[in-house]
Amino acid sequence: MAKQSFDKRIKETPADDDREVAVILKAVMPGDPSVKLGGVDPVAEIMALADTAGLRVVSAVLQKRDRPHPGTYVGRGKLEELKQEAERVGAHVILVDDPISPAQGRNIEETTELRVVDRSELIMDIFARNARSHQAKIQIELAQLQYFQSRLTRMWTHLSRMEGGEVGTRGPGETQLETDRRIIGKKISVLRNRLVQIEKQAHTQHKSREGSFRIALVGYTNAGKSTMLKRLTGADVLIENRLFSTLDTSTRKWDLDVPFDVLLSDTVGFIRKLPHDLVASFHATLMEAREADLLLHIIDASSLTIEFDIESVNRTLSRIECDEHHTLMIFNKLDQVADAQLIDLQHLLAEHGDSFAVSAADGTGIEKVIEHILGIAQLREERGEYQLPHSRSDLAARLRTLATVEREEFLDDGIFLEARFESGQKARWEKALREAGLLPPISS
Ligand SMILES: Nc1nc2c(ncn2[C@@H]2O[C@H](COP(=O)(O)OP(=O)(O)OP(=O)(O)O)[C@@H](O)[C@H]2O)c(=O)[nH]1
Ligand SMILES: [Mg+2]
Repeated sequence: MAKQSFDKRIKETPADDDREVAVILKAVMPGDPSVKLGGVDPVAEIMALADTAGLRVVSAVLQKRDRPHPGTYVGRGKLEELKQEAERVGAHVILVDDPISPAQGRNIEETTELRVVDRSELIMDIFARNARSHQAKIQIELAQLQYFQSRLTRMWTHLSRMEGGEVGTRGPGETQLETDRRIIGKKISVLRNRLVQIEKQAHTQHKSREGSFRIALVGYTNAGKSTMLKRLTGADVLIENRLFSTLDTSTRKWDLDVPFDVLLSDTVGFIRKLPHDLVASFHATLMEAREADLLLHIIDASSLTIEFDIESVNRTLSRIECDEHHTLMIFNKLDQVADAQLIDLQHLLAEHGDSFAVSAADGTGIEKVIEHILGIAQLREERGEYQLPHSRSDLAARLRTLATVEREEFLDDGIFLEARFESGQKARWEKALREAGLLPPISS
């Protein structure tokens, strides 16, 4: 974005705006969408993140580079320019649009004499602000502590190397670091234990959902996952034109015409360079996607960086072992797609099998998606567990003709069988059982 437009932002900001003023620092590298695509603002996304985090961005200092400078992230000269720009606009914070190393952070901090926040810290800050449930709060606290701990460890190695690392030369600073590490380590293990407890409870809940068909909404943040959940199930969920509005999984029953429950879950959104510690600590929340029978990958079709968005979601899905899941690609916000983008959208639809163009907001194209999902749900395998009296081995034989019996145990009081059915066969089998008086009749 041109410096001029930032100057305009400074002028237009009301005097009573008491948000912290930030200047963005960004090394624009070859993988960046703005390098590969024309018309993409290299700082649009970090500005949206900053806005969500309550910062007021008034300027940006960019440098084209092949890779970040290992010590200073950008070149020394650029850092001087950053210092002057930060002074000119009266900045409080330097916002770096990448995860940076402690050494890079320290050098930028020393040059500008300002607080430095990197992309990972900013994303985690937003998560911390938006966390509502007990679980989300613990997950984000754990992620922040782990991130902090990994940096502390690196800082510590750096310091001990600087001081020659001689045995027996422990200064008070080092002792303090060790104490910090011990306290943080302890806190991390307390939080981990609490999460394990919460996950155990969730596991019991998941067990009760066995037998139902589970669908999870996944996708880039702000793509319209929650809007889609509302459109399909009528659920009253939080929908906002902000990043990371949803941090907790919410699961709703979806009334589809199939003889089993269909559950639809909304999940946390993804973004480019999603911090590793966040993915790790949101393990339980992301479990919803891992255990789903079907994923709906919701894409903002009006995004200028659509292919990058898809790619980064796919990368995160593979990090959480969901890349092999049956997935429908749902290109959303069709009502907002500019005419010039329609051809690209056609190509993307042709390129991805099982893909749809919809508007979750006005309902366009939704019927087709529902029909398709219904088809998949009807085709799915069904499972069942039964106990038959020893006298009815004829029924056990019948079950073997209708299904694949995966487990069979002869107990004192009968035969236990676990079976996997093809579509429709379970209903037939249970009808036979009912006629034999071995299952309660369906109340009409
Ligand atoms: N024009 C238009 N806007 C939409 C559509 N679907 C969603 N939106 C808007 O996009 C914004 C984000 O929608 P959400 O449903 O909150 O998106 P999300 O994917 O759940 O986002 P996070 O939970 O923050 O990751 C909101 O302002 C929605 O009103 C659509 O089909 N058309
Ligand atoms: Mg949402």
